[in-house]
Amino acid sequence: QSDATFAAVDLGATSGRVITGLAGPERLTLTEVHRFANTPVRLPDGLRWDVLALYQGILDGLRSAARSGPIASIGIDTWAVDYGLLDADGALLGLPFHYRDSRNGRAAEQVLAVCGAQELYAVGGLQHLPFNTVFQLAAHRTSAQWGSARTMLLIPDLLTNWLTGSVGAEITNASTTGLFDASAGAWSDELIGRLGLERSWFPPLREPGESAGTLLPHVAEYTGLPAGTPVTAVASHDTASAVAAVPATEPGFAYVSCGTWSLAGLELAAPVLTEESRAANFTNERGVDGTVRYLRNIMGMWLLEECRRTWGLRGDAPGLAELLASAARARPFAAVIDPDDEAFLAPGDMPSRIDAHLVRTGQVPPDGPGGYVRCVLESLALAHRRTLRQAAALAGRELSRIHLVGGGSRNELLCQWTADATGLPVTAGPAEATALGNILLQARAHGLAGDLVSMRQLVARTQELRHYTPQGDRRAWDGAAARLAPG
Ligand code: LFR
Repeated sequence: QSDATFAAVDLGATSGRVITGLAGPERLTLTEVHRFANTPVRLPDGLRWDVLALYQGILDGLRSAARSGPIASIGIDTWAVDYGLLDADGALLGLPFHYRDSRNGRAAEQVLAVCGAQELYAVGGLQHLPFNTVFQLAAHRTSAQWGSARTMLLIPDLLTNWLTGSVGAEITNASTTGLFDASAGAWSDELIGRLGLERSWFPPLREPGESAGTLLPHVAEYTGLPAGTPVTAVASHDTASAVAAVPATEPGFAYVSCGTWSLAGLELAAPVLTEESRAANFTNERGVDGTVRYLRNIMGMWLLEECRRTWGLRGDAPGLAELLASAARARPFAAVIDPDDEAFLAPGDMPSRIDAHLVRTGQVPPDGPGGYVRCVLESLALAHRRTLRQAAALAGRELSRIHLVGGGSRNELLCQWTADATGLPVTAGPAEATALGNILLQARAHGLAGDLVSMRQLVARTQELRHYTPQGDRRAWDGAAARLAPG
């Protein structure tokens, strides 16, 4: 078969994009055809995703894609855990909450009182994050909408439903809900029942590559795409798409999918559900072809982006290149933070929260933007090191190379410092791993790509990658790591 063009809808925390990908046995090229803002809106009862604006952005993007030539299929990926509830008519009940909304703390306690953390982990294998879907649902319970709800759809499934009318739950994303059985690879009837949720709310699972229907007539008309254009379930969790496109050419690689979050870990054949793994808060999310994404969330470039947003609000903020240059000049290891501090999760003044963290840990806050950026990037490199070493120990594996993919792979300081801190070679790129993974899963559904190994080889052959070898004195990194975890 010859090459074909697919459309990837990729929604991130701050922007959404429609990207076309030309894919075939020897070809993989992306073109961004439309980009739109993703601006969460604070309503009186909390922080919401503006899903209508996102949907409109998708429609406009698909219209641009249609003008560029024939589109063989469409696939959608977004961040995980967030959802909409549909009523008996299939209508959306209220705008979905943003996972950075602060309503979930108490709800988590309520859930854990019914179903202990150990039991939740033994079944779901999910890291504890205050915003896991299971906790959000508990917070939602007391709302008037609750009684009218009949179906829960995660964001990509909701958007797919609006494009095609079909109802399904894509499995990689379903695995981030806390209501999924990591060993069985299915919704956990047990947890759903124990927590008093309705089993009928959770639609049949779809594997990446399965059909998710064809465009509704009014969507085809608006976008100019042919009426029969298929929507393909891809790895709809953006991190799962990114991991599928890690350009590893040897087994046993470690990865960091580096964007708003740093998702650092390994790909395994089976979940690790031990008590040690739970205590270290590692997650067993589902990957493509039944693989397990054994990883941990690290607060990621959010720390830097939220600093920049804060400085931007104050005016005359330096540009990114300038900031990175001044970080490179700033004094090494002057201040290190633990990015896992939950105080960093919500939107708001990040430099002040970093100050508070530093004062609390007996350190001196930086005296300018370059110092903050250095602090954030060194701290992320240290978190990458700690997390990957822990993952390897818990899974009984050796680390030999780190693949750093996603937007953060463009940040040369972060790549070099990750290599320096770990003492391991780092392969950086592709920055567009998520969109590539989305396109590859569609290409495979159309007979144009093979198994994970050959998809990864295709990425390695066609995308530009950079290589970093460890430099400098590792003892300085050991010393900084010891400051974060004394003893
Ligand atoms: C990354 C990501 C992470 C998930 C977080 C919240 O974009 O999908 O994997 O933990 O967003 O959904």
